[in-house]
Amino acid sequence: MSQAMIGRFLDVAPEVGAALESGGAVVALESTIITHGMPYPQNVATAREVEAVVRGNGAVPATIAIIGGRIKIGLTDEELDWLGTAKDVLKLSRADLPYAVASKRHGATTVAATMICAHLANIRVFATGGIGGVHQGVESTMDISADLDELARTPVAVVCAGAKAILDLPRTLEYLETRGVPVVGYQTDEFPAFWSRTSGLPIPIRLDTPMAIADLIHVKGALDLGGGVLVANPVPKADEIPVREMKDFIDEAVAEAGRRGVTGKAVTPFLLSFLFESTGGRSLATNIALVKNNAALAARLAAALARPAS
Ligand code: PSU
Ligand code: MN
Repeated sequence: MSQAMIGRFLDVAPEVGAALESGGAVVALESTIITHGMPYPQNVATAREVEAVVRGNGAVPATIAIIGGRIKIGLTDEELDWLGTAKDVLKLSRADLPYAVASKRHGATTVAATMICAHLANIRVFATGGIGGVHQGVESTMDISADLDELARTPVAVVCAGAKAILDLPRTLEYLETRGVPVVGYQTDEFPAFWSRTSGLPIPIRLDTPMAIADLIHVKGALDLGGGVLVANPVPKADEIPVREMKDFIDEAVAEAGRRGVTGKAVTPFLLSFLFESTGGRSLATNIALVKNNAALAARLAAALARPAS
């Protein structure tokens, strides 16, 4: 896209623009986790802490959201505060983005929409908590997050703690493989399950340093393979909730969503807030810890990518 085109829709924060121009390290951050993923005030506090972690690891943070139809690449403190309590904020994926921009609405970007906006701004690395995936019961609902197709088409590396264990993890991995998305485990042999470090599912590719992941991304680009890379970074051991402890809570949450007829975009936010209540806040503490852990790795990866290819 031309610079003029970008200026028509995007507002790039000065610090982010300067870093990008000088070839520096920038990490994109999503906003759905703020508006639909965590309760206030933990959402705003976490968003700020995550930005600080990115800085502390040598990169500039760019939290992405749509405000009044403008695609914001990097938010001011005031914008972040406002987003934390605003009520009329849409949850935007690829399908919703043009509507939010055209009708000048406010919107929080999911993993898919954040990847799109990051790519428009030339940002190559993005940190989140967990990606969306194939939902349990997909046979009848066909609910597959648009995050997965976005990973197949948009060249951004997404650092996450795996996919939320509320999903059908084996099918999520199958789908990513079908769509040609490299799934890289950082220092792990298993695909992590968000709150838990393990899932019992072997990781397709294991790499142990940010530089090794940067090399893979360089080669993927050079071979013109298109699409992104998923980097799965297990939650730190001290913060994890083991699978066996999480399983009953998850089954209960999924069953309750079914009983209440929760569908579509509302499913993931419902399950997250149900688990926050049923685990007495423990799921949120783990969620916050894993997002920060991902922000640190993403910053180191962005710094590794910013150096010339080896
Ligand atoms: N990870 C979190 N909390 C969240 C999400 C991810 O720790 O709230 C959000 C992301 O924005 C992701 C979205 O893209 O949930 C997936 O929603 P859906 O299943 O409707 O595609
Ligand atoms: Mn969905």
